Order: sequence, then structure tokens, then C-alpha cells
Amino acid sequence: MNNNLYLQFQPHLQQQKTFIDTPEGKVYRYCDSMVLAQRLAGALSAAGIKKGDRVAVQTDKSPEAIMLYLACLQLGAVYLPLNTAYTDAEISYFLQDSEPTLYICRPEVFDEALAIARQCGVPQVESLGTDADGSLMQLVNRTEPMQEIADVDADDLAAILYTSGTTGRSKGAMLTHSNLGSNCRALAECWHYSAEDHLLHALPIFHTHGLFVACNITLTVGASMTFLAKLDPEQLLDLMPRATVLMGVPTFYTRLLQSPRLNQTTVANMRLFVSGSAPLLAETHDEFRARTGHAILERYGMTETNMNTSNPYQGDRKAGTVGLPLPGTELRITNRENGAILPHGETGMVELRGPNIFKGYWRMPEKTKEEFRTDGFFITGDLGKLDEHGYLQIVGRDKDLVISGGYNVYPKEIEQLIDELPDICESAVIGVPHPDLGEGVTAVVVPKPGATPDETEIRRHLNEQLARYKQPKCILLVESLPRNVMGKVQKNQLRAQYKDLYLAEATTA
Ligand code: MLC
Ligand code: AMP
Repeated sequence: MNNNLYLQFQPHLQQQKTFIDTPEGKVYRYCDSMVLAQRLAGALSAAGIKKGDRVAVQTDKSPEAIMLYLACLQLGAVYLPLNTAYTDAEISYFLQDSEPTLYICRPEVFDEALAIARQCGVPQVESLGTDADGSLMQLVNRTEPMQEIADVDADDLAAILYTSGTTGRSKGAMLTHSNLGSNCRALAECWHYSAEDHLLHALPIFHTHGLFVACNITLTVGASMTFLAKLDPEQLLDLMPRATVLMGVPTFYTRLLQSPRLNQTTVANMRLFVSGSAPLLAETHDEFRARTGHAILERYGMTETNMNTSNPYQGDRKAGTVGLPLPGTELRITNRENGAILPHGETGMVELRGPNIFKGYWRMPEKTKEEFRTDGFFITGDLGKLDEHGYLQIVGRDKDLVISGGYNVYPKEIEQLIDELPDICESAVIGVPHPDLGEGVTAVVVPKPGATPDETEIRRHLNEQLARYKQPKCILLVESLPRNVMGKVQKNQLRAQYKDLYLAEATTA
């Protein structure tokens, strides 16, 4: 049996109805999108891409990029999307680690991308722009649609998504056709998703949320979506009268709430607001409900696991919880040291098992082994507890991670770069409450004795190496870092000390 995820979408791909439209008035029907995807598959195949080859993609958001994803599925190639904010240094690491056969970049940076790709040993580079332009589209225009759909096993890779590592080294999460297929079927069932739905899509398409949750569910049921280049709350409000669903990170909702236009009339046609990727504050949930009459549906996921839990479509959507396990996903709370299962109400490690859980980290068998129990449960690094009705509350994180506006930032990666500088003794990077982004990346830095490090110099160094969203919103110079008796830096103490840093700024602004 062919387990290609493409087959799950294929029944809708013949249809005349709209698949994607844009605020600028472009319309992509399913049938035209399929032909374009097939032409892309033909062009990739002619370029020698075959089953199992990685296709690394760092392009701006466009419907054509989704057709490219479909083309990779069709060929059985492994789609490897990269955040558009990544610097050349970050891209070099991903290209070296994943060894793609093809790297697709933005047309405006083609020459630089080619140089990086050559250094990293990537044999081919093409470009794709947001106006259906770039060298890839030139190839496509000369290529016949390819009909053949690669025969893949359920366990074959559909995508690799890089997540930063707590050790500072990014890990490629290997997601199979079955991981992705099963998860969007479960979500479609839970959220009562249908061909009648129209999604407002304002998320980036290089992460699980905007790519798999939003696009795979749309393709699975034959729904439609409007592609916005990025979050613009006023534009969302303009479009709501003809939409039914919005998916966003919590920042989407806090920014929407800032608009006086958000009210019951503007959302009259909407049936579902979904939030995830970061904790939604209960007060945001309550305020949104009071203004619109809608209880935001919060769900919990991870790059490695796809979606795991969701508040119910029908039934109580409890603010401050991420709901119940999705059909087919098992969840348990354990003692983080010995793995013993804890009773309801106790806080411990969230562990998961099910068809949605990834295959492992790309070329990191040891790391993969460490993060799974012997009975196949994945150790998430999230701390949670279950209430008497089985709803999960995420209460913290065992992993040293900051989530800023839905993007994960791993402190280690930033600390290592700051500590390289000659005037710096050591540093600790923490996340503290931020009114817009949930958490604000903050660097607490200890200079070497007698040295007076220049903040501009620290920022310049970070800017060369790190995507902007990872760079600290604030750099604080201190004499020393608090440590426990074992000598370990007490980040909890630092988080408590600076908890009002951005909140104070917001009230004085
Ligand atoms: C942008 N900037 C950020 C940022 N996003 N800084 C910190 N954190 C962020 N998340 C910075 C830019 O670098 C720039 O800095 C400035 O803010 C303005 O950039 P922008 O592009 O205009 O930002 P904006 O449109 O306001 O974007 C904010 C945002 C966006 C929250 C809407 O980041 C976003 O769409 N986030 C969603 C992330 C996401 O999809 N996560 C899902 C991961 S999957 P400067 O200095 O240049 O001015 C996952 C699994 C799951 O977690 O469960 O879903
Ligand atoms: P990522 O690695 O980018 O996929 O981020 C996954 C992490 O985001 C999870 O391990 C959680 O820590 C966090 N996360 C996702 N959804 C939620 C949510 N609804 N509430 C709290 N944390 C969340």
C-alpha cells in the first residue's frame, strides 16, 4: 500500500473550487494548484531529485511554496523548510547537517545563497519568489506535469524541521508521511473541519503550526484559505466576514484585542479561533470571550510530535489548559527522574506516544534514544498536570527554552555567542514576561573583572550569527550570576528578579 500523504489530499486536487486566495486578489483553484505542483514535481525530477532526497527551502510565504511542498510529497522527497529570519551562519549549519540535494532560496539573494551552498557541498540551487518568479518557476514553465506518485512506506520521511537544541546545536526532527497524515485527520475530526471552512492564514509556513496544522488540515478536507504575508490585525478583521477559522499564536489574540474593531459583529461569520505554540494567558482567553462571544480553542503541540492535545470543539474550553489528548495519542505525567507515572493532579513530565510522534532526530541516534522511554513514550521536556477531567495544564518547562511570539529560542545558543566575546566572563539568557510576545529574550551578562563591554559590540556580534527574533530585547550587565551550592546558575531567581522588566516598560510607554 502506498502511504504517501499526497494521496490523502488527492481527492480534492481535481476540484474547481478555491484552495488559496490572497488579499491582493490572486486565486488558486485546487485543480490549477495540482497542475502547478505536478509541474514542480516534474521540474524537480528532471533536476535529479528522487525519493529520500532533502529539498531545503528558505523562501518567503507564497502559494507556490505550498505547491512546492506538494511536489516534494509527490516525489517522496523530504521537504526541509527554513525560517526566513535565519542568517547565513545558521543556514550553513542546516545545509551541512541535512545534506540537501537542492536548496531553494529567495531570488534576491541567489548569488549569496549559491556561494553558501557551494561551501556546504549542496549540488544545486534554485530560487522561488512571491510573484511566481525565480529560476525554479522558469524550469516549471518548460516542464510537463508529472502524474506519478512515489510509493512510500508509512515510516518514510515527508519532512525535516529543525528545532534548536538545549545544548545549542539544532536538531532535525524527522517527520514521516504517517505522522503528518494521522495528525491532520485527528485535528479535522476534533475541530469539525469541513470543505465549507475558510481559514485566515497569517502564520509563517516554515513551522509545524502554519505548514502542517493549517495547510494539511485544509488539504485533507478540501477547505480553502486566504494567505496573508504576515500578521496584520486590521487586515484580519477586514477579512473575517468571509472566513470561518483563524489559527494563531497568542500574540495574534493580544494584538487583535488592541483593535476597537474586534467585536461580535466583525466575528459573526467565524466559527473557530485556535491558539497554540505558546501559552495563552487565561486573561487573554477571558477578554476575547467577553468581546467576541468566542472561547479561543487552545491546543498543544511540538515540532517533534505535531499536535497532542486540544480543548474540545463541543464542551468546556478551559482557559489556562490545553485540553485533552487527540484521538490516538496517549499522554502521561511522570516523575522526570525515574519515569514513574504520577497520579492526576501531580505535576511532572509530559510524555506522549502515538502515530503523531516523530521518527527521531536526523543523524542523532543517541540524542533520539535519550528522549524516548523504552516503551516508546517521548519525553517532551514540558511540565504539566492533569485535572480531574483529564485536561492538561502546562505549568512550566524542564528544558531551558524561551518562547517569544511563538518562536522557540534556546538560551544556550545565545549564551555561547556572548561568552565568546573578550570582555565577557559569562552570561545567562532568560525569558521574562513580555506583553506582546509572551516572553522577551533577555541576556544577563557578567563582564570580566575590570572590563566594560560595549552593548553595541555584543549586539553586532549576535546580529552576524543569529536570526533577529533570537536576539535579546534587553542586555543587562551585572556583577555576578546567582548560583546554587552545586554552582549551577539559578535562572529561576533571575526570572523572578526581572519579571517586570517589559511589563514596567509597557505601563510607562
Ligand atoms: C518578529 N520579531 C520578533 C518575533 N517576530 N522578535 C521576537 N519574537 C518574535 N516572535 C522581530 C523582528 O525580528 C523585527 O525585529 C521586529 O520584531 C518586527 O518584525 P515583524 O516581522 O514585523 O514582526 P511581527 O509581524 O510583529 O511578528 C510577530 C509575530 C511573528 C508574533 C506575529 O513572530 C509570528 O508570526 N510568530 C509565529 C511563530 C510561529 O509560527 N510559531 C509556530 C512554531 S510551531 P527588528 O529588530 O528587526 O525590528 C510550534 C508547535 C506548535 O511551536 O505547537 O504549534
Ligand atoms: P516547537 O519546538 O517550536 O515546536 O515548540 C514546542 C513547544 O511549544 C512545546 O514543547 C511547548 O513548550 C510549547 N507549546 C506549544 N503549544 C503550547 C501551548 N498551547 N501552551 C503552552 N506551551 C505550548
